[in-house]
Amino acid sequence: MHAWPASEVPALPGKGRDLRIHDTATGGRITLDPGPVARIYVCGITPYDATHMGHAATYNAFDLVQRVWLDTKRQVHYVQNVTDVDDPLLERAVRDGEDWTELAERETTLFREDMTALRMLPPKHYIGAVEAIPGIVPLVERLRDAGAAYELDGDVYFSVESDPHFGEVSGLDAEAMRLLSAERGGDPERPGKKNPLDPMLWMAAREGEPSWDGGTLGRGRPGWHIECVAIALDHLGMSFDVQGGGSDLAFPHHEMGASHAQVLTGEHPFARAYVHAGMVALGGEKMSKSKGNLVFVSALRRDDVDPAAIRLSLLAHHYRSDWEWTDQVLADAVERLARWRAAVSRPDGHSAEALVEEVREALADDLDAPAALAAVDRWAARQNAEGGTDEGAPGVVSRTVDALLGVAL
Ligand code: 5CA
Ligand code: ZN
Repeated sequence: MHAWPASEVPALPGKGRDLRIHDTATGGRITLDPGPVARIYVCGITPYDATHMGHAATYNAFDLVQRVWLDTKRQVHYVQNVTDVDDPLLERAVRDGEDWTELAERETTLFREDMTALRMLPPKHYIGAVEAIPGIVPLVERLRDAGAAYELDGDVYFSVESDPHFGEVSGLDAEAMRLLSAERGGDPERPGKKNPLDPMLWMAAREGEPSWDGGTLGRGRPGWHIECVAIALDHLGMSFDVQGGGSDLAFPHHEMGASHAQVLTGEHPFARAYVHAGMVALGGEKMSKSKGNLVFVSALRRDDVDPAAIRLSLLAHHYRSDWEWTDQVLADAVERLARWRAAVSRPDGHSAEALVEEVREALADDLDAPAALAAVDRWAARQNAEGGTDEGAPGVVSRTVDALLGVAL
């Protein structure tokens, strides 16, 4: 699949800083030490509805990771998937009497437009589940042949007990895993499974549903976790720097993916850091396509909300916190954008040297975007009150805000 166009990332004076980030697996902050090419996999959308503020907040977090790396003069190898065949997508298509491929294509196109408007840097490889199937089948066959997977009425399950590291990503106990598995696409109640948590790798063809040639597996379609594993191993290999997603992906999705990959390769870990963004809520509940309590990026854009203000709404919250979307959040961002724009539109200003370092330090410190915004606020307040004599300062601030926060002033 094609991704979306990249916005320019201006180079900044001075030196970028190495990212210290919270890793779910160790439960603490680690300093990432990527090579000259940093590798990141971010789980993409299931395209059955438009991009909402929760998605946008999660992608914003991983966009910041890339911007911090780019500022250290590293290249970034970024991979993202699109879960363009899965139960919720097929169910929505049936509900609306629409062809599932058309639904997936339309929503993926809208997602690309939203990401472009928000200045999210595109992945180098943007891969759909359907196009990944030829790579998924041999992985499932290998797991089965190694005794790490078994068949149940034609479906193939992964045996979580085959991975000695199983459980280390989320650190949850068995009961918590069981509850989350039932909530998030698993089937712990299905009789005949070796372990209730075992996730499906390959689902045998069902009447009225799409299916693909699965070689010795028979016709069917892939499970969810193996999709991301196949794409990540193909484009990044093992032990890439960051796997990212919202906190609802820590278990089962990232836990299972890590196990699949570790058993397949005999290596550990799948990702050096598992990074999870908090959940955005609306009306007191997690914003979710299945609940329908949504604020869409595209709807705000249609209402002529400046995408830079949408982005500032996201940046005003620390990526790890759960927060609530309200009209006030957006109103504050619109007002902040106006203050910043007024400040940089003056012909000169007071020095921005310290500001560049403050923004860098804030982001390197577990992506503390609110602290970065506060630093720019202080500069803008002083600039709007007093001005200054440094001719280059407004330009330096614009480029800093653009390069590190993705906000075009
Ligand atoms: N296709 C899979 C990942 S392989 C998937 O989870 N798709 S999704 O469309 O449901 O979610 C896309 C991303 O948005 C995931 O990282 C998910 O954790 C995140 N996300 C979903 N809802 C919210 C929310 N309310 N707040 C923050 N992030 C969210
Ligand atoms: Zn994924």
